[in-house]
Amino acid sequence: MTSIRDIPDALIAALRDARHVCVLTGAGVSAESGVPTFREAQDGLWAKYRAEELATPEAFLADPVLIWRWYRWRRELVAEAQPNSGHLAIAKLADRVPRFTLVTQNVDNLHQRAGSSNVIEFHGNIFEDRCFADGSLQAGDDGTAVPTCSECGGNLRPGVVWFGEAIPERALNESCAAAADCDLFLSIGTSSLVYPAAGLADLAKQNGAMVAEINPNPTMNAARFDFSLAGNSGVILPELLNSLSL
Ligand code: BV8
Repeated sequence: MTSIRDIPDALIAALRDARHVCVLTGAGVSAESGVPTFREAQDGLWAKYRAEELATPEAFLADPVLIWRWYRWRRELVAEAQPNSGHLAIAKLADRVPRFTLVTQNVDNLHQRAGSSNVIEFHGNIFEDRCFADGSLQAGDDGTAVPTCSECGGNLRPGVVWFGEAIPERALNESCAAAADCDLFLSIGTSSLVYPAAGLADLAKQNGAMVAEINPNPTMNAARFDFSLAGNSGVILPELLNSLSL
């Protein structure tokens, strides 16, 4: 069980003195809500697929029915999940520092359900539906095998960013600006494998921020962080929040 004594004093002091805290979250933050992380072997029907192979425009063009089945399975899974203590601590942390930016790679809406506002969804939102042809936001999934766009009649797709697709411009610009401006950057529950999201920590570091990660399995990039806290975000984040009250 992580306790205050396990969190470096320098990190607690940096949090207390921070003018601007920027947090980047990945799938690990939702793990304690029962949502499998992106690179954990998918279970059951999806065990034979790798997420990286399904989350591409090519996979959708090749078999839109399969991709819609995958995303509906994930939608149901995350809709039944509840925000965990890590999500809740992040939402409360935002009210305890002068300026706070939350960037998430997750598409599961759990930060918003935990009370976080102004969430920058770097990879989109699984509950949105967009026209595959022009990316416009559409009314929503009508339950057919592959829902169609009310404007052009073409296929709808889930409103997430697939591999090989650009990050939404506003999300990218706001995230880079926050990473470059912050004085404390927390990388939480991410393998730091996917770019450009993983590059935000470098941008923060290059601009003089203290950078820390929270992950039970220190990532291969741990060396570039000032601190790597080995543990579950649902345990460490409430402790970090408590440290502000002491
Ligand atoms: C782009 C939405 C250019 C879809 C996702 C070679 C080198 C570098 C980059 C590339 C390269 N080849 C290709 C690229 C680019 C590529 C990329 O980075 N590929 C990787 C695989 C190498 N990136 C892209 O394609 C991006 N776009 O570059 O565009 C461009 C520019 C202009 C014009 C056109 C194109 C787009 C990437 C977005 C992909 N979409 N998601 C969907 O969800 O279906 S990414 C996907 O990975 C998820 O969003 C996920 O969040 C994200 C990152 O994964 P993690 O969140 O880190 O999850 P993971 O399972 O990996 O790790 C979980 C971690 O949690 C683990 O470390 C675990 O230890 C930890 N954990 C577990 N339990 C806990 C915990 N931590 C804390 N507490 C716990 N309890």
